[in-house]
Amino acid sequence: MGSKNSKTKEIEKQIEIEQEQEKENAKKLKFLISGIRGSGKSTVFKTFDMEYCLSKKEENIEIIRNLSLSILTDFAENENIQFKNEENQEIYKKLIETREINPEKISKLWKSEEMQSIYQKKPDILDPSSIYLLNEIERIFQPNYSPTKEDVLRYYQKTVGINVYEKKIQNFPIVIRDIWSRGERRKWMRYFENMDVIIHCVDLSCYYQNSYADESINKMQESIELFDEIINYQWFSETPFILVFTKLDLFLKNLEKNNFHHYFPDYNGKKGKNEPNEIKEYIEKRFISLNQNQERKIQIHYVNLLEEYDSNKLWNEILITGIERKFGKEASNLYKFSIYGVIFDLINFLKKQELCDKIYKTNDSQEIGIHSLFIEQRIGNEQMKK
Ligand SMILES: Nc1nc2c(ncn2[C@@H]2O[C@H](COP(=O)(O)OP(=O)(O)OP(=O)(O)O)[C@@H](O)[C@H]2O)c(=O)[nH]1
Ligand SMILES: [Mg+2]
Repeated sequence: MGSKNSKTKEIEKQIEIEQEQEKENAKKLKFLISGIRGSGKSTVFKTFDMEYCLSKKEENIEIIRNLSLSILTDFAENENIQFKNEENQEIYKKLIETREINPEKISKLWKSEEMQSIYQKKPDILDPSSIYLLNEIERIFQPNYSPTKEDVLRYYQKTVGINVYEKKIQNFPIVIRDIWSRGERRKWMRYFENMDVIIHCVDLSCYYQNSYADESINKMQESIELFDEIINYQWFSETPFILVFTKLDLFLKNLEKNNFHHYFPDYNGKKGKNEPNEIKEYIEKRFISLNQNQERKIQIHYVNLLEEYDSNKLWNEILITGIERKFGKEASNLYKFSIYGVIFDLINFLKKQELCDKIYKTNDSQEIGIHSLFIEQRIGNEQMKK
C-alpha cells in the first residue's frame, strides 16, 4: 500500500515539473503510449529508438544480464529444484552465494534435465521473452557480448510509472511518454490533454490469459476496459488515436493451441472457430465501437514489433499523424522532416546513392515515408562513419 502511494506521489511530482516546462513543451511533438501491462508500450518506443540510432545497444548489457540471471534463479527457486548432477548443484550454489558466473556453466543449468523437464511439462510457466533469454544465456555472458537488436526488443523490464523520452531528430523535438498505472489514473490522465497523438497498445495474443493485476479478469477484457476509459476521457476527445495490436506473430501461434471462441463465446466465426482474420475483425469491432466521438477516426495497425518492416511502417504513420495534428495537412503532406529543410539533404543524398527515382516514381506517401525513414537512418550511419 505504502509503495503504491509513493509511486503515485512520484508521478504527481513528475507531472508538476512537466507543467512548469509547458511553454517549452508547446513547441514539441508529443506522443503518449498507453496500454495494459505487457502490451508492448516500451517495445514500441525501443523500435523508435533503434530506428533513429538514439541510444547505444551496449547500454542494455547490464539490464539483459541481470534479467537473464534472475529468470534462471527464480525458476530454480520457485520450482524448488535440486540438481541431481553434483556439478550442476555446485554451479547453482556458487551462482546464488557468490554470483560466480561462467557462461558455459550457467547455460548447463538451463539445459539440465531438471529444468528442461519442468519446462516441457509446464511451458506457460515462462513467457516468450524469458525463454528467449535463457536460450541465449551463454552468449549473453560472454565477455565480449554485444546485444543484438533482437536481444533489446525481446527483453521485458516492467515500466514503473512514466517513462519519458525526449529526443531531437534533425532539430525536431519529440517527446514520447510510455505510461502504465492502475492506480489513480483518472486523477492524473488529464495532464496529458495536450498530447498530439495517443498510441494505444493491445496485446493481440493475450485473449486466453488472465490479468497480472487481477487473476479473475481476462487480459483482453482488461484491455478493452482500459481503452474504453482512455478514449472517452473528455481531455482526449479531439486527440488522434492510433490503436496498435501487437504480438501478431504470437497471436497466430496461440490460435493453434487456444480456441478463441472458448474465451469469447459471443464470437461465432463463419469460416471457423479459429479463423485469424475473422477474429481480428471481431476484436477490432469491440474496440472501435467504444469510441463515442464518431468524427474522430481511429487508425488501426497490426504488428509484430520484432519485424523491422512493421515497426517502420507504424512509426511512419505515427509521425505523419502527429505532424498533421500539430502543423496541418500541408506539412504532413510535405512529409515530416521536409518542413525543416532536411528534404534537400535527403534529395542530395539520394541523388548520390541513385535512389532518387525510387522516391519520385511513387505517389504513395506511405511508401515515401518508409523510404525516408530508411534513408535517414542511412544518413545517420554515414555521418557516424565519418
Ligand atoms: N513476439 C513478440 N513479442 C513482443 C511484441 N511486442 C512486444 N513483445 C514482447 O512483449 C514483452 C512486453 O513488452 P513491453 O513493451 O515491455 O510491454 P509494456 O507494455 O511496456 O509493459 P509494462 O512496462 O509492464 O507496462 C517484451 O518481452 C517484448 O519483447 C511482438 O509484436 N511480438
Ligand atoms: Mg514498459
